[in-house]
Amino acid sequence: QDMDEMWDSSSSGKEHKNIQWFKDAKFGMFIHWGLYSKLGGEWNGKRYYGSGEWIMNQAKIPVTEYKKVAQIFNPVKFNGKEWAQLAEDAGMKYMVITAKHHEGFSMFDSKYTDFDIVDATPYKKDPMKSLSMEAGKRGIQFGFYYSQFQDWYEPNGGKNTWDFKESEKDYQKYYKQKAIPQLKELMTNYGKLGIIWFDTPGGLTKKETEDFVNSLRKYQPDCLFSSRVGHGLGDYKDFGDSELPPFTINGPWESIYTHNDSWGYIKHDMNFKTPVEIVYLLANAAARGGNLMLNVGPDGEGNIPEYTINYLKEVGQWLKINGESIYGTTAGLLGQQPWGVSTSKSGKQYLHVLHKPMDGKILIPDFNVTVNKIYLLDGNKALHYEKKGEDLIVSLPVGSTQKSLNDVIVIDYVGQAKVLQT
Ligand code: H79
Repeated sequence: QDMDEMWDSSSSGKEHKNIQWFKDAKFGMFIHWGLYSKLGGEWNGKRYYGSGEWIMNQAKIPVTEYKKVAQIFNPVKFNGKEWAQLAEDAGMKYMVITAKHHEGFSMFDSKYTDFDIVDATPYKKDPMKSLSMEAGKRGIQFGFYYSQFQDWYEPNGGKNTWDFKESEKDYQKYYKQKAIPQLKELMTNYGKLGIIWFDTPGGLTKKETEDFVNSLRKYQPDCLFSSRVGHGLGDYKDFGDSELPPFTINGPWESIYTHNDSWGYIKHDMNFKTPVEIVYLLANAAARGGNLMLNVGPDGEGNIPEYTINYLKEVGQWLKINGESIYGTTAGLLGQQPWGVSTSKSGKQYLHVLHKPMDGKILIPDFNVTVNKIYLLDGNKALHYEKKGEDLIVSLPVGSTQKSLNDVIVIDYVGQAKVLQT
């Protein structure tokens, strides 16, 4: 994607002073929640697929019709405590929720529009108040997604071409009257924020984006901005939606993935990634030096899908035992191996065995170091190993099965190990 090319963390050289928590966190929860969650991928009896939060655009729903969805949006099952607790149980260290997506609806109490959850719905409450508090109580960094350019509700917002003429739009006016004041509200009304997650930039030159960013920095200098603020001005890099880079990337970065195939809730999408698949993504992200922020799509009542709850809790169980191989690690030294990937801490390689060889033997090529010990992270059980030339061969315990979540082998060593990837 073109936004990736605008970013080069190695050349900028300066990192945000508060970036370390993000680098160590590795696993975050993304939440897409808005009026589209109420529609659940269906409009006038027709089913839409792909991304539930795009339904207004996909069905070209006029603003006057879309507005009416707010009148039936009443998420009485929302429980900030339960959502934050799920993130904690899943082992997630940060949470980013949609304050306003492209549909233009504000999921928080805003003075700058009536099209928000307090003014326009029968629910009449601001769910972000309790969610931000409950996340904070659990030591989970809390952040907002904010669609800074696309706003399909506003005549001057980006990308609604079915109601409004592009040639008549005044983007400067939209930024001044809605995006900037709302971002100020988000940065001043919900305590300390970990992240503002901007998406799809537009309507501003590089200089204007700099001014935009600088004007917001003053409210919370410690708050990180995602790279999709545009023009290379974010504090860490995001790849494309559901994209994992195939090799190690230096500098702070994050991959974002859907849990099923949609960000916003879709009632007919059951294609949820299993705990095995989630741990696979998490291990691969960490092995390449980055984070995984996995999405949750609650429905219009405020319920998180059962699959998501159950699968995330299983991942959390795995992390309780194997978290040492994920949190606070840096990229692995071994690159992609037939059996999986690795992550690093000083004097340690954590081998994530994602595909168990039939003979249970893990080959580590070119690993010529002094080994102190090699053990399974689950239970600290010592493993048998042998050196063959420069290679190291570790034997998994007999009877460990392919079906279980990935086994982590720890190599505790002294010396300088070779980096096997570019
Ligand atoms: O919030 C999620 C997306 O809605 C947002 N970014 C993530 C985090 C996003 N904004 N723009 N895009 C994604 C790219 C647009 C993709 C599209 Fe489509 C392809 C729009 C129309 C075709 C995906 C598939 C959405 C509808 C169908």
